[in-house]
Amino acid sequence: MPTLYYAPGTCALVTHIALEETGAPYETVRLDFAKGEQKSPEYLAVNPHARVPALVTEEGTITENLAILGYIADIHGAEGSIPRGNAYETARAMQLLSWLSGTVHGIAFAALFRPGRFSLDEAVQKGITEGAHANLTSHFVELDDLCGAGWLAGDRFTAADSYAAVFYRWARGAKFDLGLYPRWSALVGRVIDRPAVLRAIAAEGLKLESFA
Ligand SMILES: N[C@@H](CCC(=O)N[C@@H](CS)C(=O)NCC(=O)O)C(=O)O
Repeated sequence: MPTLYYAPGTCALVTHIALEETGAPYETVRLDFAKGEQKSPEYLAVNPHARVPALVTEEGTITENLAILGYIADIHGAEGSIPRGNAYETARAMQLLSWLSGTVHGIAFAALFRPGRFSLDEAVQKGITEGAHANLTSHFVELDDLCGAGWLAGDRFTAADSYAAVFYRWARGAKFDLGLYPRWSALVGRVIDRPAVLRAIAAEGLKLESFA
């Protein structure tokens, strides 16, 4: 049975939701970032990058959200991961996921939450945080524009929608004015209406109100 390593409310929730959507059994190991457990020797043996998620399978360990989501899609083809069966649909979903994971998360949110990764100079870090606010605001406008009445990547619920929900919660925590993004808000409402999503949120001990 695969084992998901996660920390509550992180980008690993995207993978957690995808696993829960499959209906197949899996185990979880929760890491406490406040205690630095992602840097423990035990976890570094799982993922030397000290990041979640990681999925330990019978064949070996997979790290990086997009790789794990592709693995789940290939094995289960379930909603909540990446569409399979139509090359164009897969590419469009990957286009969105690469932007969400690489640009919005890896650059903009990282600059907001972890400016020390970009400069060791504290005065410079302040400027990086301010720049991150402006950068994220432009990404949020784009994300809101991408949201229609259904799902982000076509007519199926995919990991892109889960990313949108995770980022919404982070943006809320960082005090962005989410009233400016009604379509994004409505999408998140649809995401947290799904039974599998609710189970993953409950399993991580997160409050549903933190997504509203
Ligand atoms: N590129 C990685 C990024 C993973 C990542 O940054 N995860 C964050 C949580 S959202 C983490 O583990 N951070 C640990 C830390 O900041 O110490 C992926 O997509 O899986």
